[in-house]
Amino acid sequence: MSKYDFIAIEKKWQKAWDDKQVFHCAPSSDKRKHYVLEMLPYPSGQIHMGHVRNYSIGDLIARYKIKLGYNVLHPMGWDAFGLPAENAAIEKNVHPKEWTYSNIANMKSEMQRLGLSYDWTKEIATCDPNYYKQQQKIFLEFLKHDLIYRKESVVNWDPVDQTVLSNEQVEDGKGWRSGAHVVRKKLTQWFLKITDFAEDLLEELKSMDGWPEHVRAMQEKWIGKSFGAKVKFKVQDSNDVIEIFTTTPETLFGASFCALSFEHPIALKLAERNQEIKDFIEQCNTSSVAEESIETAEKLGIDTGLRVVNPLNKNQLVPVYIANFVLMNYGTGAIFGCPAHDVRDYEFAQKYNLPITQVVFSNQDANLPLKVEPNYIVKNSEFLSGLTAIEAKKAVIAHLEKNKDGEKFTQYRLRDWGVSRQRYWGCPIPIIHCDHCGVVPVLQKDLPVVLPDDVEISGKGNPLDHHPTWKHVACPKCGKPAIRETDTLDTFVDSSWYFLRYCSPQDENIFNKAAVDYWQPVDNYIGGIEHAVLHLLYSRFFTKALKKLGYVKFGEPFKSLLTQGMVTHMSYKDIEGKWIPVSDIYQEGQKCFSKETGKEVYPYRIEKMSKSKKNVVPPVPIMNEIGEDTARMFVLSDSPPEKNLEWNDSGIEGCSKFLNRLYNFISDFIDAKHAADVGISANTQKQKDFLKKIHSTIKNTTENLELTHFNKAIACIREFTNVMYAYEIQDQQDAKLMIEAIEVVLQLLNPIVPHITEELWNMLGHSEMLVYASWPEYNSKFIEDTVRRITVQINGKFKLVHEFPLHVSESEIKDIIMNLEIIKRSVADRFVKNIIFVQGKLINIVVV
Ligand code: ANZ
Ligand code: ZN
Repeated sequence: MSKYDFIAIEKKWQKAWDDKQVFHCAPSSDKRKHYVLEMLPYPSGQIHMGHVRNYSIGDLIARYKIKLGYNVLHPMGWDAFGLPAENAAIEKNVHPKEWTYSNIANMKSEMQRLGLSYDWTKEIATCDPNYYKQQQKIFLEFLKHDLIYRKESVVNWDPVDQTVLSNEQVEDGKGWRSGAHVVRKKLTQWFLKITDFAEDLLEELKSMDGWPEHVRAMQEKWIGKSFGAKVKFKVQDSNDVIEIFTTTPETLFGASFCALSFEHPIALKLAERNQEIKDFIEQCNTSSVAEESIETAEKLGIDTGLRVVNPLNKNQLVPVYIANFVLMNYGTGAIFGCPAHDVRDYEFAQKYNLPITQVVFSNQDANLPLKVEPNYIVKNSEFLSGLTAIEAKKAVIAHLEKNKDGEKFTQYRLRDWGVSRQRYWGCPIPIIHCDHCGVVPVLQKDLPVVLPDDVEISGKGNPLDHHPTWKHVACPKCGKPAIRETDTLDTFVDSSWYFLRYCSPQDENIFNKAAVDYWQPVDNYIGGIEHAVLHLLYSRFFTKALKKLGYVKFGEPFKSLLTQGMVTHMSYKDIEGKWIPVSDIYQEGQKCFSKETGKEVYPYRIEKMSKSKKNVVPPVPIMNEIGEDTARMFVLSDSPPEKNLEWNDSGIEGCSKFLNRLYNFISDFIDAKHAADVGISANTQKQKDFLKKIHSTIKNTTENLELTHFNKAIACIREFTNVMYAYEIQDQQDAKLMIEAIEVVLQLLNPIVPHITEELWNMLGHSEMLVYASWPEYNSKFIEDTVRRITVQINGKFKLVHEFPLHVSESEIKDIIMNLEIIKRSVADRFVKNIIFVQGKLINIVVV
């Protein structure tokens, strides 16, 4: 039976840290700062293992940095706005606010059980008017400085529920709740000018070496810089010009058609007097606005009857189509099609019987379409023929620019960020619409624009819009009756600057400059890879925008980023293929059975814990069973943080045994009262080896922690404890070394398993808490070998091993060896032909 009572220990020390406000922090000019942050969670109600892993990593780093002497900011808060709260309102008839705050309370209590080193005085919830008041100020600042504008844009519209749907809420072209066919609808919406920063956002990625390479690559792809040209095609018998964007102007001699987006002004004009075109546009209008679905949908087009002139080949008339795959908000909303060198154009040309002319050739036979590579050769193209594609690209652009038929152009895939949401549970947009004055910002003194509590949430329409009184206000400019903006902000806005607000969560201003200057930027940011693009890109954009407006001094918010892997677990199915909850499984020998039915069930596969697969292990019951320290140790030790972690019983058992043994060993040692009031020194070889092991463990653990190889760091400590358990205490010096060993183990383990180590530290008689003790330093004197062992051979045959002090040179070693009695006897009167020194460790004496 173990004496290790984790429940009592964990409670006791959490209270002690809390009473002493150990993790409360404030800027301090004489201390270096370190800001550790985990991505703020959505308050769904319960924590899951992904959270446990995320927070255990952050907590380890924070506690480690505190021990290194840093002033550490480690805050926590809630990404509290968003659709699930509105869904809960519809399904469970509870107010979104009530639902959210009760979830926060519950999650917070679950989190606090983990003994995490948060400064709870910094807590924020994005749905708190104190928080979104500042966000509304930022909105107005951005508006004042032209970083926000309004524009008509298309949304997915559910005609039954009278509501806008996100791309994810459209399934098979139908609204997820109503099942109605979704249509495209134009709404005037607010956009943030993230594209102003496209080049900056791209350029700075290159030097962000604290970020994983693959995340940087994903952002680069998302920003999507394309070099090319805008080219003008004149419409035959008209003064109209169709301007297209292409990344491959060197293929212009292979043009076989042009295509307009169905939203292109020329297409819309044609539709006014052509029913067929009108019908086609209507048809396009019923498709989803999601780009991926446009990409995969069947390519459709209609000939407009218009003909345009190829600017490089004035004799060639090119037909103009309207096509469903041309996007209005990319390039110019119009393209020229070159079927020989583009998959989409090829498909289109085959369908509509358009010519396919190859103009670029690789040096091998290749099927069409052939994607252009820079070193391929251009042919059938007059003045371009014979050039490589890259040379031809330059030549064409020069030619077009000279003749005013086009110009070079760089296009980014990145679009401005539409932030309007026709939703209730979000930050109100602080704008008033007046018939006389137009768009009028809410006055600073009237902020925050607070969400009304008394709304009806039915899933139909926007509750703010339907509210009887809320939207009716006097215009701040002319005083006449006006209407509030009833849209709210995308919740990604809330999470784009929260890390700044943590520095001064109660400040009257957007932030307290001194606090932000001191704490920012975030030194360690930890979260899921699912946020690799949107959240991380938006936060980078906000930081750059706020820098431009003089609010912050730095351009990148997150110095280093750690993207943790998922927590997985075996899933099980019964013979019929039905998922069986992991809580219902018991094992007998090699087979698994259902507790409920007694029938055999089958392990299916190890996959991400998810409700649908019924393989979720909820953290709280587990913590009751095994303790928080065991859970923390397991999630940190079982695999590298970036990799997936399989939750499995044998690993947990291993951690549990380890902590129990540690507890028993140290408490037994204390009971045995080994008095050892002597200084640390090592006299015997056994003591020297032990001291060396203590110090090399400090060194290796520290190095692994610095590299975020947490699992390896833990393995180092575990390996050392085995040495420690085996060490025999024979004299006072041994006892002294054992105390040293135990204290080092507790210090190294403290950021990983803070409760048990705190308890044992206290049992050793320390009056100050371990959390305050500084990180142990190793002494390289103890680690270095003090002697050099040389193996001696004669003609390749082993003779002896001899020890030398470290500073002795090779020639001195040779002298000493040749003068050893045993060597002299072996060599006898043979002739020494050569003495070979191999890698400083071995000497071979060649005799004949
Ligand atoms: C002619 C051409 C020939 C093209 C060829 C490609 C290959 P990225 O690389 O993503 O920037 N394009 C231009 N505007 C478009 C729009 N609004 N909607 C759909 N497609 C559009 O893609 C640029 C290429 O995508 C452009 O180069 C254009 O087709 C097409 F052998 O021009 B290309
Ligand atoms: Zn007015």
